[in-house]
Amino acid sequence: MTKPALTLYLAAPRGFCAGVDRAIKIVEMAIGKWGAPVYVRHEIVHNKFVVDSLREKGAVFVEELDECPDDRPVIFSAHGVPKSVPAAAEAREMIYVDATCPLVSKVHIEAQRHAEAGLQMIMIGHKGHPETIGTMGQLPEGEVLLVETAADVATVEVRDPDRLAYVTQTTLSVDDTKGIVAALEERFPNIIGPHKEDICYATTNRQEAVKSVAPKADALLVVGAPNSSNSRRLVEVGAKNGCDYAQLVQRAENIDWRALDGIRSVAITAGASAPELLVNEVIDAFRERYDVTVEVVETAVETVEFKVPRVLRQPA
Ligand code: 0O3
Ligand code: SF4
Repeated sequence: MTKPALTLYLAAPRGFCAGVDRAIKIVEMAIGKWGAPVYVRHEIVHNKFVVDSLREKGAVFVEELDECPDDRPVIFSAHGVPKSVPAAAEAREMIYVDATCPLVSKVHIEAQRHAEAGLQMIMIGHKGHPETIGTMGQLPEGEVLLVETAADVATVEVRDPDRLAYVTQTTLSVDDTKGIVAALEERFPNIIGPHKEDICYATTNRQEAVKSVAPKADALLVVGAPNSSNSRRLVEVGAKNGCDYAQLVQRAENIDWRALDGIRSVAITAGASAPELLVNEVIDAFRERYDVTVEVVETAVETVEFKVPRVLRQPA
């Protein structure tokens, strides 16, 4: 029986960003240096496959530092941690390595700098997300006000409307954030913010790539985890930009083939924490059922790379 024809539009860039790549390397190198077990506070990145693979190599994943023994190294996830976490590790004289993405650390520094200049901080982010908790936790409890939507801006209560600054989570929707920033600037004309917002290059590029593939395809599949903020934003961007069927899939086994019945084209991308191996698994699953033509749609070339911390680097 001949297979039906199908075009797969592969968005590029997709998948691992420089911060994720560095964070995973940090765990692998820590296990190489100190042996197993090495503790990791929170999923190093939000991907079950990555976490399971590192667990097999000797990583132990916990949610809180209290769950780690004093005498084993601990790594803090790429999303960042409140200041209280390294402080507690130091108090216990633990070995720790901070795998916070340098672009998240940059936001931490920004928040502290503004607070030192006497400005009250507003964070645009998702409540309860580890990055938001980490960034807000750079300042004492209650110092950073959280807004999640433009509607929140109308009700936020500030000390002095003329002495404010804002920072954002790095993985937000670029378009939604523009609206929230506009609402902040309208209500507080003197608010100080970053040049654009703190959304990182990888988030921006993956969303742009989705915008160019979504209108071409009958469906969009985003390879990524349900707790991955940047992956979920890619689904939303696809749905808002002309793709009626946009779904998150963790693995090929999660594809709803019945929902895809009759389609002629599918766009595929992956969140910043999703390995390319899982994208290939999805493509292979399509090849089993369709006569596939792959078309790569590249909207940016990424060259960003981050070094692993010196403590883990081999002497030259
Ligand atoms: O922040 P998000 O839920 O998107 O995290 P992921 O899926 O682990 O992706 C990496 C992004 C990150 C560490 C923070 O920017
Ligand atoms: Fe860093 Fe951006 Fe990747 Fe987050 S999504 S880890 S901020 S490069």
